[in-house]
Amino acid sequence: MDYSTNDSKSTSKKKVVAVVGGGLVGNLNACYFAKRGFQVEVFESREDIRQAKIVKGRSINLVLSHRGRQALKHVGMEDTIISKGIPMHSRMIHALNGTQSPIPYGKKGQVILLLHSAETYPNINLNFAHKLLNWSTETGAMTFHLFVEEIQADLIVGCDGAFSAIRKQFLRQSRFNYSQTYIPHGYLEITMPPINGEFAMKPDYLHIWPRNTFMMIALPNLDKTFNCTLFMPFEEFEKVTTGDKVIEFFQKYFPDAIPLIGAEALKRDFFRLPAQAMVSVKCSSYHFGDKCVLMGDAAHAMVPFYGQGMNAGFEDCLVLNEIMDQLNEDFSAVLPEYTRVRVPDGQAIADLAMYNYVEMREHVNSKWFLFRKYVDNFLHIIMPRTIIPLYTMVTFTRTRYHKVVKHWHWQDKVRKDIVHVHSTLQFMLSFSAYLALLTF
Ligand code: EGU
Repeated sequence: MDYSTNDSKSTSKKKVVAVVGGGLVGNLNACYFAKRGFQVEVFESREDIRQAKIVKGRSINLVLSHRGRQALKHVGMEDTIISKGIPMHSRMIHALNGTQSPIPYGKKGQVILLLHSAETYPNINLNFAHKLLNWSTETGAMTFHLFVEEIQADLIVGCDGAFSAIRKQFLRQSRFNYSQTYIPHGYLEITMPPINGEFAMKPDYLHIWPRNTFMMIALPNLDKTFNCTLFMPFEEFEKVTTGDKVIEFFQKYFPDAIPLIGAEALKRDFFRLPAQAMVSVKCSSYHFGDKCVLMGDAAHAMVPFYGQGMNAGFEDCLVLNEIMDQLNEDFSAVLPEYTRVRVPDGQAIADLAMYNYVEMREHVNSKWFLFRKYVDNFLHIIMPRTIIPLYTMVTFTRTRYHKVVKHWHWQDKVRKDIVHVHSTLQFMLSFSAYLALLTF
């Protein structure tokens, strides 16, 4: 099948863009290219996933922040999606003794939005059950599992996730860098049912139980259930082998959650699926000649400890679109520029997510979490322009991720200097008091 426009005489024919991957980033990309007038073909390996909120028995929590919002706004999808989301203005920190403390995300109006399913555009051709086998770096032809024919397009957009089949060809390219890292933690999802038809805990909060090595997060669903995600090392999962051990474990670390989930449901959900792994992927470049480009998880899969995976992927679409404007849709110029601009940012956010994982795993209990947020917010209030909490720059601005990291290192130094000057002054004061005493 040849959808492409190799024939230069047929300039009136629309250029064809093949988007491989029908997930969130694939769909948004399809909208961007459709808006520009390209003929868009989306290929998705799974069966029709439009109605499926739950894929393979797993639900997904999607946190939309400023970057993702801007990307949606550009294709006029902000309102439809936002009206379906749940705004969250605070986290709720659960201490071991059951105390709950809310911490706002920011000023009034600074909220993150919890999404539950994504809509698709009608003018895009969705080809489900199309699993990509390979693509030719010489001709740009793609072969799919169900098809003997090849499919030809002018541009291939690889949005096929952390285990991208599109990316396989990149690995054979000279000077292509690639790394993937599995973290020692796995995650497991547990449903907290409603109580008397109402949410079992306060909705519109990101509920967090920080317990150093272990952590649980709960987010509200539209059906008044909560989706709890338990993070712990695979080693520890292996120790919890029976229902009684599950209860014992929860009794020790998350006692307040047992009555809310229900002991029986807890035992059942715990063994429903094996713990899932989390992988971080970094690579460069993000393009291959003028034929193919990687976006979203295919380019920069990250661990979920910043709530930025979807937002970074959506911002990819926005950035590519801006470059398409600047360089008149000339793929041979647009793709290298996209790599130049986006690689440092993709790597920065993958690093930040990994850094936050390490920090939370090492010494984040509920007291530490509250204390750090308190210090960050205090310094921000007294020096609003100089000291901005890291998550604020990430979540509520479009400051480029690599710039966020630079500013963060800089303000960390400032903070240390403030502490240093403070202790030096303290020392000088006590020393002069000592001298004064001696002279008497
Ligand atoms: C959803 C599911 C709290 C992990 C990072 C905060 C979310 C997350 C945080 C999930 C945390 C962690 C931030 C947001 C968000 C916090 C954030 C949503 C993390 C630094 C499947 N994180 N999420 N940071 O600030 O910037 O509240 O696991 F527990 S939203 Cl890990 Cl803002």
